[in-house]
Amino acid sequence: MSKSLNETIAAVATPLGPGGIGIIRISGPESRLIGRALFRPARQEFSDFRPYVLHHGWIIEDTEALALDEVLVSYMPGPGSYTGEDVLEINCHGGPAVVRAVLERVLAHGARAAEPGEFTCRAFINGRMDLSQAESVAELIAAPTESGLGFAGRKLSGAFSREIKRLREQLLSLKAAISADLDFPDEQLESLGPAEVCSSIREVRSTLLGLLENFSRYNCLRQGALVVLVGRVNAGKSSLLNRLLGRSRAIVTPFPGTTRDYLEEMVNLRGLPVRLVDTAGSRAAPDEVEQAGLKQGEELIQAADLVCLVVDGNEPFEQEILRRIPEMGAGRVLLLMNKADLKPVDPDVQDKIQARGFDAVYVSAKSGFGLDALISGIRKKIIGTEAEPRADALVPNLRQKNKIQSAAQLLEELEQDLELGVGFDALTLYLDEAVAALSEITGAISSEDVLERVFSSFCIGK
Ligand SMILES: Nc1nc2c(ncn2[C@@H]2O[C@H](COP(=O)(O)OP(=O)(O)OP(=O)(O)O)[C@@H](O)[C@H]2O)c(=O)[nH]1
Ligand SMILES: [Mg+2]
Repeated sequence: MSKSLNETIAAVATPLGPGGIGIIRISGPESRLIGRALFRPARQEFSDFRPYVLHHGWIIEDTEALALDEVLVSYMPGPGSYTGEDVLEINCHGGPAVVRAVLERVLAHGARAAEPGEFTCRAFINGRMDLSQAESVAELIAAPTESGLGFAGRKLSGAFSREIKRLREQLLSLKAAISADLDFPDEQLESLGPAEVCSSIREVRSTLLGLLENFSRYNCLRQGALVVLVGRVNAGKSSLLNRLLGRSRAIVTPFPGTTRDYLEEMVNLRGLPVRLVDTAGSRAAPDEVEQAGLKQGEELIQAADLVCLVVDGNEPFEQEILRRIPEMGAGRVLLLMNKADLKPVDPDVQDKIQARGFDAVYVSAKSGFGLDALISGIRKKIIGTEAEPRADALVPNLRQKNKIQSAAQLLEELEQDLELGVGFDALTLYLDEAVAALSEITGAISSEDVLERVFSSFCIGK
């Protein structure tokens, strides 16, 4: 990413594959000249690209002046463009061969193929956006559901950066106040007592902890959660998967041991993206294939965010089930008492489940009874609340979360030292480090390798 900004870069900005249009984006000092060399205008009176106007014409082959494709070209001069540099975009027909051929022509005229995220990296370097906003571009593109979009959008708009900057400034003014005390101890400056410093630190720290909580609560809305259906053969795992998907994806039969390989589908549970996995059922004497299937199941249980333990509510209840739940971690197990259409679950069983405090949902994959409760139950177990995320929730990504965590940790240590009566001069060090951690979030300070890591996760053309 440290490459010279003097180079003009180019890439296909649309996904490769047959489509209506494909866009080749060029950014850098040579953009306009490269465009001029390739473009044959449809209008005779054309003299040069006018900013923000679509120009109709053809991209031509060099030697024979043959038309390669009919195109629309737009020119956005810096600094008012996405990257802050001169940008030229060629809209051509969307076939992969056409798009590649046009890109080849652009590269042959001196542009360099852009690396992933290089356009957005330039936007960052040229001050068009801060680091958090730049990252949110990748988050926006990757968002699987609308909630994820909202989080990314709030970062792109700068709301997240503003909050981080506010906290950083609060720490800086605190440091200034402390330093003034230290530098001019004899002057009657408005000095801060340890109690005031402490309460100010606590305030910043609690806001940071709130952001961390948003990460653990809402990150699954952005990334998706792994939910695994396990249980005895014939309990109705595959039927429940089909019911949640709303289509017949898995084979369902009355014969125990129908599912052998596990199968996985994405499903959107009211905005929560879920990788839902159906596994082979367990039984007393599994054959070799089933043993292999069960082993896969065990691995999936380890990795799962939520294990749905499916029980045939029509069979005599096996007490052993209640023993298995704590083994898997009761917090991430939801008991699904299936086949509720056949006969009501024994009240004794219900009492036992409730007495142990296990979460259970009574459902019927066959009739659809309890489906709403099931979706709510899954969401609640994963997100920790059934409430929709607040419309203005600010959610850091993993990199930002780690920085916030170190800042919060430093402030906690500072508070402890303060309580032990450590002098102010020793405390400014903590403040410096916490400020530095927050600065890295918005990129006010950023090292080469941070930029490298952030932008390498982008797709090419962004
Ligand atoms: N009455 C009733 N029957 C159900 C219900 N859910 C599943 N079944 C039936 O139970 C049998 C087994 O269902 P599956 O979904 O294949 O069960 P499974 O847990 O995937 O079974 P394996 O793949 O063998 O482990 C089928 O005959 C289903 O029609 C339900 O809610 N009510
Ligand atoms: Mg099955």
